[in-house]
Amino acid sequence: MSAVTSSESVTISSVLNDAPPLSSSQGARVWQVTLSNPSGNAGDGTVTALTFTKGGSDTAGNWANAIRSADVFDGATHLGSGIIAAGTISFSGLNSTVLDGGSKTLSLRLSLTNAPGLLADNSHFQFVLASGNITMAGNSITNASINSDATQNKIDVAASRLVFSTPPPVSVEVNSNFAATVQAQDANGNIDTDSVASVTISRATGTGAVSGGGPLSLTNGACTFSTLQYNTREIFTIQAIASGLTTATSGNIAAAIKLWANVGTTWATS
Ligand SMILES: [Ca+2]
Ligand SMILES: [Ca+2]
Repeated sequence: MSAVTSSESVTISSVLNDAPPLSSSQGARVWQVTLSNPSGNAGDGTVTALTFTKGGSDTAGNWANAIRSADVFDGATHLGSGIIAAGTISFSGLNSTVLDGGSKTLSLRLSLTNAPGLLADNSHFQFVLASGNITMAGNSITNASINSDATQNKIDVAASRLVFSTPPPVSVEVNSNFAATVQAQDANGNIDTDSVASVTISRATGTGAVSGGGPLSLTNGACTFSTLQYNTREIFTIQAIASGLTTATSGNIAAAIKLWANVGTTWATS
């Protein structure tokens, strides 16, 4: 067996989230392997099971968290859906014949999870197929382990929106610092760590003025505004704005004036 050169995808979009089972046009093709069956030696062979394992250069984390569906194809023909575990994708119940003296190329396609925030931007998949992880009936194809190109199959998170990952408090004191953290995320809550967007915080509703709202540039897709202030006693909301990204709006914030009470002879905050 052999790996098909350049059969991987360069990148896989973090919002490529097709539900299982995949069709031959869904998900991304992440690898192809060719199984060759020498002439003679028990004639035809039939692949009944195979398991892909995680390569040493894989940085995509727990595959069960990262992958939504993994399916293997012979051309456009769907052969099976894999069971995805932390470091393996296992196919069983296959029935794919490799003719005597012939070969067959199998394609692995996958889609990524749409669960919130589980994908690491710019991480890579690497797949290994060891000879011991193919079950053949009728003819054995034994060979050394092969692996996919670890520089390919990069998870690509591209931000579409800003999000208050740490929202402002629900109550603040007039003219006193409060904080909020903003992230650039895709629709599924994954952080686009490449984003260096320039973010400005401003008032969304209310009548007063916000200060300390930047602009600040994101670092690794996030930034914290720690010296925000509001100058008016009322309910207000704030928004985080950056060019090309959907605006984030906070929940209601109550700005109050600190009250002082005379407790005995000591002035204390209440
Ligand atoms: Ca043979
Ligand atoms: Ca990115």
